[in-house]
Amino acid sequence: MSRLVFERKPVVTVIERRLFLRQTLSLGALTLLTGCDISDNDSVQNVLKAMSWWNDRAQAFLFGHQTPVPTYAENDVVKDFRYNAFFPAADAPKLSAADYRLELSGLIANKRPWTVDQIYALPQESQITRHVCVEGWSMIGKWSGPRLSDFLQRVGADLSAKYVGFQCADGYYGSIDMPSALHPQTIMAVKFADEILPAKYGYPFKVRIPTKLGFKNPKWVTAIFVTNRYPGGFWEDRGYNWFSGS
Ligand SMILES: Nc1nc2c(c(=O)[nH]1)N[C@H]1C(S)=C(S)[C@@H](COP(=O)(O)O)O[C@H]1N2
Ligand SMILES: [Mo]
Repeated sequence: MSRLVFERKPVVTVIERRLFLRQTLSLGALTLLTGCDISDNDSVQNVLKAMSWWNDRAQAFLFGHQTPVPTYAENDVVKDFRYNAFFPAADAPKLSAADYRLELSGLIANKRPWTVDQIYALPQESQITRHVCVEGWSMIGKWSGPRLSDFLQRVGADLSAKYVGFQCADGYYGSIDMPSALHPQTIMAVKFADEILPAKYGYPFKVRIPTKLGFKNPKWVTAIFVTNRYPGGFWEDRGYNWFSGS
Protein backbone atom coordinates (compact mmCIF):
# COMPACT_ATOMS: atom_id res chain seq x y z
CA MET A 1 0.00 0.00 0.00
CA SER A 2 2.58 2.58 1.08
CA ARG A 3 4.86 1.60 -1.80
CA LEU A 4 2.08 2.15 -4.35
CA VAL A 5 1.20 5.54 -2.91
CA PHE A 6 4.84 6.54 -2.90
CA GLU A 7 5.31 5.56 -6.55
CA ARG A 8 2.22 7.34 -7.83
CA LYS A 9 2.50 10.50 -5.83
CA PRO A 10 4.72 12.43 -8.27
CA VAL A 11 2.22 11.94 -11.14
CA VAL A 12 -0.69 13.10 -9.04
CA THR A 13 1.26 16.05 -7.69
CA VAL A 14 2.08 17.20 -11.21
CA ILE A 15 -1.56 16.90 -12.29
CA GLU A 16 -2.73 18.75 -9.19
CA ARG A 17 -0.26 21.58 -9.71
CA ARG A 18 -1.34 22.04 -13.32
CA LEU A 19 -4.97 21.91 -12.26
CA PHE A 20 -4.57 24.84 -9.94
CA LEU A 21 -3.30 26.76 -12.94
CA ARG A 22 -5.91 25.58 -15.41
CA GLN A 23 -8.88 24.96 -13.09
CA THR A 24 -10.09 22.36 -15.53
CA LEU A 25 -9.16 18.98 -16.95
CA SER A 26 -11.16 17.21 -19.59
CA LEU A 27 -10.43 13.67 -20.67
CA GLY A 28 -9.05 15.13 -23.89
CA ALA A 29 -6.70 17.32 -21.90
CA LEU A 30 -5.03 14.24 -20.44
CA THR A 31 -2.87 14.37 -23.54
CA LEU A 32 -1.64 17.87 -22.73
CA LEU A 33 -1.05 17.19 -19.08
CA THR A 34 0.84 13.97 -19.47
CA GLY A 35 2.48 14.42 -22.83
CA CYS A 36 1.12 11.00 -23.75
CA ASP A 37 -1.08 10.03 -26.65
CA ILE A 38 -4.59 9.28 -25.42
CA SER A 39 -4.64 6.23 -27.70
CA ASP A 40 -1.48 4.83 -26.08
CA ASN A 41 -2.75 2.09 -23.79
CA ASP A 42 0.00 2.02 -21.20
CA SER A 43 0.25 5.77 -20.66
CA VAL A 44 -3.51 6.17 -20.43
CA GLN A 45 -3.72 3.26 -17.99
CA ASN A 46 -1.07 4.80 -15.78
CA VAL A 47 -2.71 8.19 -15.70
CA LEU A 48 -6.13 6.69 -15.03
CA LYS A 49 -4.69 4.65 -12.17
CA ALA A 50 -3.16 7.78 -10.72
CA MET A 51 -6.48 9.59 -11.06
CA SER A 52 -8.31 6.72 -9.42
CA TRP A 53 -6.03 6.99 -6.42
CA TRP A 54 -7.21 10.57 -6.07
CA ASN A 55 -10.33 10.98 -4.04
CA ASP A 56 -13.74 11.68 -5.56
CA ARG A 57 -14.36 14.84 -3.59
CA ALA A 58 -11.09 16.43 -4.64
CA GLN A 59 -11.93 15.73 -8.28
CA ALA A 60 -15.43 17.16 -7.97
CA PHE A 61 -14.06 20.27 -6.31
CA LEU A 62 -11.20 20.84 -8.73
CA PHE A 63 -12.89 20.07 -12.02
CA GLY A 64 -15.99 22.26 -11.87
CA HIS A 65 -19.02 20.42 -13.16
CA GLN A 66 -20.51 22.45 -15.96
CA THR A 67 -17.36 22.71 -18.08
CA PRO A 68 -18.16 21.36 -21.57
CA VAL A 69 -16.02 18.64 -23.17
CA PRO A 70 -14.67 19.28 -26.69
CA THR A 71 -16.94 18.48 -29.63
CA TYR A 72 -15.82 17.34 -33.09
CA ALA A 73 -16.90 17.58 -36.74
CA GLU A 74 -19.12 15.10 -38.64
CA ASN A 75 -15.98 14.00 -40.54
CA ASP A 76 -14.33 12.84 -37.32
CA VAL A 77 -17.07 10.32 -36.52
CA VAL A 78 -15.82 6.73 -36.62
CA LYS A 79 -17.81 4.58 -39.06
CA ASP A 80 -17.53 1.23 -37.29
CA PHE A 81 -17.85 2.22 -33.65
CA ARG A 82 -16.49 -0.28 -31.18
CA TYR A 83 -18.88 -2.35 -29.06
CA ASN A 84 -18.10 -3.01 -25.42
CA ALA A 85 -19.81 -4.67 -22.46
CA PHE A 86 -18.91 -7.41 -20.00
CA PHE A 87 -20.26 -9.97 -22.54
CA PRO A 88 -20.19 -10.42 -26.35
CA ALA A 89 -22.43 -8.33 -28.65
CA ALA A 90 -24.40 -11.43 -29.66
CA ASP A 91 -25.68 -11.64 -26.06
CA ALA A 92 -26.78 -7.97 -25.94
CA PRO A 93 -30.31 -7.51 -24.55
CA LYS A 94 -32.90 -7.07 -27.32
CA LEU A 95 -35.55 -4.84 -25.80
CA SER A 96 -38.78 -4.11 -27.67
CA ALA A 97 -40.60 -0.78 -27.60
CA ALA A 98 -43.89 -2.62 -27.06
CA ASP A 99 -42.79 -4.12 -23.73
CA TYR A 100 -40.29 -1.53 -22.58
CA ARG A 101 -41.06 0.69 -19.59
CA LEU A 102 -38.52 2.96 -17.90
CA GLU A 103 -39.12 2.53 -14.15
CA LEU A 104 -38.60 5.49 -11.80
CA SER A 105 -37.96 5.36 -8.08
CA GLY A 106 -36.50 7.22 -5.12
CA LEU A 107 -36.68 11.00 -4.77
CA ILE A 108 -38.88 11.57 -7.85
CA ALA A 109 -42.36 13.15 -7.58
CA ASN A 110 -43.94 11.47 -10.63
CA LYS A 111 -42.89 7.80 -10.75
CA ARG A 112 -45.14 6.88 -13.68
CA PRO A 113 -43.08 4.59 -15.97
CA TRP A 114 -42.07 5.99 -19.39
CA THR A 115 -42.54 4.37 -22.79
CA VAL A 116 -40.00 4.67 -25.61
CA ASP A 117 -42.31 7.05 -27.49
CA GLN A 118 -42.57 9.35 -24.49
CA ILE A 119 -38.78 9.51 -24.29
CA TYR A 120 -38.58 10.23 -28.06
CA ALA A 121 -41.09 13.08 -27.64
CA LEU A 122 -38.73 15.14 -25.43
CA PRO A 123 -36.60 17.83 -27.15
CA GLN A 124 -33.35 16.27 -28.41
CA GLU A 125 -29.71 17.37 -28.44
CA SER A 126 -26.95 16.07 -30.71
CA GLN A 127 -23.29 15.79 -29.80
CA ILE A 128 -20.12 14.59 -31.50
CA THR A 129 -17.82 13.68 -28.65
CA ARG A 130 -15.04 11.30 -27.73
CA HIS A 131 -15.88 8.13 -25.82
CA VAL A 132 -12.91 7.07 -23.68
CA CYS A 133 -12.82 3.49 -22.39
CA VAL A 134 -10.76 2.65 -19.32
CA GLU A 135 -9.46 -0.39 -21.21
CA GLY A 136 -7.33 1.97 -23.29
CA TRP A 137 -9.23 2.88 -26.45
CA SER A 138 -11.21 5.93 -27.48
CA MET A 139 -13.49 6.78 -30.42
CA ILE A 140 -15.45 9.78 -31.65
CA GLY A 141 -19.17 9.19 -32.16
CA LYS A 142 -22.40 11.09 -32.67
CA TRP A 143 -25.20 10.62 -30.16
CA SER A 144 -28.60 12.32 -29.94
CA GLY A 145 -31.36 12.35 -27.38
CA PRO A 146 -33.05 14.27 -24.59
CA ARG A 147 -30.93 15.94 -21.95
CA LEU A 148 -31.04 13.95 -18.72
CA SER A 149 -31.55 17.29 -16.91
CA ASP A 150 -34.76 17.93 -18.92
CA PHE A 151 -36.02 14.46 -18.07
CA LEU A 152 -35.21 14.79 -14.36
CA GLN A 153 -36.99 18.15 -14.22
CA ARG A 154 -39.98 16.75 -16.10
CA VAL A 155 -40.50 13.90 -13.61
CA GLY A 156 -40.01 16.14 -10.59
CA ALA A 157 -36.73 14.67 -9.38
CA ASP A 158 -35.20 16.20 -6.26
CA LEU A 159 -32.34 18.04 -7.96
CA SER A 160 -30.66 18.73 -4.62
CA ALA A 161 -30.20 14.99 -4.01
CA LYS A 162 -26.68 13.58 -4.23
CA TYR A 163 -26.95 10.73 -6.73
CA VAL A 164 -28.73 9.55 -9.85
CA GLY A 165 -28.62 5.78 -10.27
CA PHE A 166 -29.29 3.49 -13.24
CA GLN A 167 -30.26 -0.15 -13.66
CA CYS A 168 -29.82 -1.96 -16.94
CA ALA A 169 -31.42 -4.94 -18.67
CA ASP A 170 -28.13 -6.92 -18.58
CA GLY A 171 -27.75 -6.61 -14.79
CA TYR A 172 -25.28 -3.74 -15.12
CA TYR A 173 -25.87 -0.77 -12.81
CA GLY A 174 -24.23 2.56 -12.09
CA SER A 175 -24.57 5.98 -10.53
CA ILE A 176 -23.39 9.55 -10.96
CA ASP A 177 -23.38 12.72 -8.88
CA MET A 178 -26.31 15.11 -9.46
CA PRO A 179 -24.16 17.90 -11.01
CA SER A 180 -22.94 15.43 -13.66
CA ALA A 181 -26.54 14.32 -14.28
CA LEU A 182 -27.50 17.97 -14.85
CA HIS A 183 -24.50 18.68 -17.12
CA PRO A 184 -25.84 19.99 -20.48
CA GLN A 185 -23.89 17.33 -22.41
CA THR A 186 -25.34 14.44 -20.38
CA ILE A 187 -28.06 12.96 -22.58
CA MET A 188 -30.34 9.94 -22.87
CA ALA A 189 -28.91 8.91 -26.23
CA VAL A 190 -31.71 7.36 -28.30
CA LYS A 191 -29.77 7.70 -31.58
CA PHE A 192 -26.28 6.83 -32.72
CA ALA A 193 -24.98 8.34 -36.00
CA ASP A 194 -28.49 9.72 -36.70
CA GLU A 195 -30.09 6.24 -36.56
CA ILE A 196 -32.27 4.72 -33.85
CA LEU A 197 -29.78 3.33 -31.30
CA PRO A 198 -28.88 -0.24 -32.37
CA ALA A 199 -29.46 -3.04 -29.84
CA LYS A 200 -25.75 -3.57 -29.16
CA TYR A 201 -25.23 0.11 -28.30
CA GLY A 202 -28.01 0.11 -25.70
CA TYR A 203 -31.51 0.36 -27.27
CA PRO A 204 -33.70 2.10 -26.30
CA PHE A 205 -31.10 4.41 -24.79
CA LYS A 206 -27.62 4.78 -23.35
CA VAL A 207 -26.90 7.53 -20.86
CA ARG A 208 -24.18 9.36 -22.73
CA ILE A 209 -21.95 11.23 -20.27
CA PRO A 210 -19.02 12.53 -22.30
CA THR A 211 -17.38 14.06 -19.22
CA LYS A 212 -16.89 10.54 -17.86
CA LEU A 213 -15.18 7.31 -18.86
CA GLY A 214 -17.07 4.79 -21.00
CA PHE A 215 -18.05 2.50 -18.15
CA LYS A 216 -20.02 5.41 -16.60
CA ASN A 217 -22.27 5.44 -19.72
CA PRO A 218 -24.93 2.78 -18.98
CA LYS A 219 -26.68 1.06 -21.91
CA TRP A 220 -30.10 -0.70 -21.99
CA VAL A 221 -31.25 1.45 -19.06
CA THR A 222 -34.49 0.11 -17.54
CA ALA A 223 -34.66 2.11 -14.30
CA ILE A 224 -33.57 5.52 -13.04
CA PHE A 225 -33.57 6.47 -9.37
CA VAL A 226 -32.59 9.51 -7.32
CA THR A 227 -31.10 9.06 -3.86
CA ASN A 228 -28.85 10.46 -1.15
CA ARG A 229 -27.45 7.01 -0.37
CA TYR A 230 -24.31 6.02 -2.35
CA PRO A 231 -25.47 3.45 -4.94
CA GLY A 232 -22.07 2.28 -6.31
CA GLY A 233 -21.87 0.62 -9.70
CA PHE A 234 -20.97 -2.61 -11.50
CA TRP A 235 -17.28 -1.75 -12.06
CA GLU A 236 -17.04 0.63 -9.09
CA ASP A 237 -17.96 -2.25 -6.79
CA ARG A 238 -15.07 -4.16 -8.43
CA GLY A 239 -12.54 -1.43 -7.68
CA TYR A 240 -12.86 1.25 -10.38
CA ASN A 241 -12.88 4.88 -9.28
CA TRP A 242 -16.49 6.08 -8.88
CA PHE A 243 -16.01 9.65 -10.15
CA SER A 244 -13.96 8.69 -13.24
CA GLY A 245 -14.34 11.93 -15.15
CA SER A 246 -14.58 15.65 -14.93
N1 LIG B 1 -25.54 -2.02 -19.47
C1 LIG B 1 -24.22 -1.88 -19.73
N2 LIG B 1 -23.75 -0.66 -20.04
C2 LIG B 1 -22.45 -0.50 -20.31
C3 LIG B 1 -21.52 -1.59 -20.27
C4 LIG B 1 -22.07 -2.86 -19.93
O1 LIG B 1 -21.35 -3.89 -19.89
N3 LIG B 1 -23.41 -2.98 -19.69
N4 LIG B 1 -20.19 -1.38 -20.55
C5 LIG B 1 -19.68 0.00 -20.45
C6 LIG B 1 -18.36 0.19 -21.07
S1 LIG B 1 -17.01 -0.40 -20.22
C7 LIG B 1 -18.19 0.88 -22.25
S2 LIG B 1 -16.66 1.25 -22.86
C8 LIG B 1 -19.38 1.34 -23.02
C9 LIG B 1 -19.31 0.83 -24.47
O2 LIG B 1 -20.37 1.37 -25.22
P1 LIG B 1 -20.48 1.08 -26.78
O3 LIG B 1 -20.79 -0.40 -26.95
O4 LIG B 1 -21.60 1.94 -27.25
O5 LIG B 1 -19.15 1.41 -27.39
O6 LIG B 1 -20.61 0.93 -22.45
C10 LIG B 1 -20.65 1.01 -21.04
N5 LIG B 1 -22.00 0.75 -20.62
MO1 LIG C 1 -15.27 0.79 -21.10
